[in-house]
Amino acid sequence: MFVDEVDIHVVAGDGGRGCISFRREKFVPRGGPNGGDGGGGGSVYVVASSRKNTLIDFRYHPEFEARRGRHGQGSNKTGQTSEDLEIDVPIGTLVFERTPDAAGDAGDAVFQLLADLTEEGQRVLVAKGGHGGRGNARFVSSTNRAPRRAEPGARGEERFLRLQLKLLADVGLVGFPNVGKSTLISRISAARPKIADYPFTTLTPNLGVVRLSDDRSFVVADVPGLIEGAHAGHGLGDRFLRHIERTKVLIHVVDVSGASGRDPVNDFKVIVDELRLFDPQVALKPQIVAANKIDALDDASRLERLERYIKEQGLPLIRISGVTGEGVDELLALAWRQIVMVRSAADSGGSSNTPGRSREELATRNA
Ligand SMILES: Nc1nc2c(ncn2[C@@H]2O[C@H](COP(=O)(O)OP(=O)(O)OP(=O)(O)O)[C@@H](O)[C@H]2O)c(=O)[nH]1
Ligand SMILES: [Mg+2]
Repeated sequence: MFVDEVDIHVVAGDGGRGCISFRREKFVPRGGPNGGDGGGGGSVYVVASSRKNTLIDFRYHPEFEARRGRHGQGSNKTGQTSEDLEIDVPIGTLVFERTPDAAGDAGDAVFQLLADLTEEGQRVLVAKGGHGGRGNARFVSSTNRAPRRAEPGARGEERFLRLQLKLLADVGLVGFPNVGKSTLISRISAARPKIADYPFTTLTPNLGVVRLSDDRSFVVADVPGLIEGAHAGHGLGDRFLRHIERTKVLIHVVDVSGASGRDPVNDFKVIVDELRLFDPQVALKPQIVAANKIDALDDASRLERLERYIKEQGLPLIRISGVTGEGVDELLALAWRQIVMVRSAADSGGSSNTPGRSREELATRNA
């Protein structure tokens, strides 16, 4: 199962107590105070790791607690500071703090973004461990040589978090169900999603790495098919569209064979509308139309109408067949050129939230 949103609860360790103790030595009736400080409690970090692909583990294990610091001891022994707790999450995870609203109603929680973990090893402190309390040796003063006072350790922080995964890919495959998106990703990458002749075969996003040459590779995401009304929850809804939010280029796969019984121009418009309703920014991404199943084209006018319409929109269209491979190289070459354009535009001023290496590692392991 692919889980891309979970709520977890994290508690850092409390600090250890400071110690009250006095030296006891033969012939020294009243030794000085020697109570050590408590150790610090462990903090909790969330860390991006390419070893993780989904947030599913957290469904069954949403509670995290770092260990408390050890208490101080006599002979000025400071208690041991506890190790920090690291929670591994997939690269591309957003970490939000979840605060119940003013009325304390958990349903209307307020979310504040703490971090967007886009690179391997990137980490964020989510709950700070309490510091250790001071032992009585620290309270000696000119007026009090034998203090009987020590501090308790400070409480560790506690937080409610929401983790949300947004895959990092360069290209997103969008289109109606059954138009051949999974067939295409399995042809161009090592990804092996299920392919079948019925809609909604793909139920969760898949990533694949496309290698054009040693120094030219990119990551493609195949997301479940969309239908009219997806933004309102129809079909699988639009919940997987967040996984194409960070892509640079969309390949919009349209079935031009008669298989669907639908009109390709209308299909194209419906999907663009759904993208816009989901997020206008997504609909504005560079788009390449892949007129697919060209090997099974039974009515050339269907393709011609689509070509005319797409030309009017000022978008590129490539005729392909995911089954025979026709046109696929041309499609990938164009996708690469567009990725490079978006990357260089991002480098010169715009912000990019899709760093290189880590995505590919993640995708390779997904494949
Ligand atoms: N003739 C022909 N059939 C194709 C082509 N590409 C895909 N198909 C067939 O179309 C059907 C659907 O293919 P999928 O790749 O599963 O389609 P999808 O877009 O991933 O579908 P969902 O996961 O349901 O959204 C399968 O029976 C494929 O064999 C193609 O280029 N030519
Ligand atoms: Mg599929």
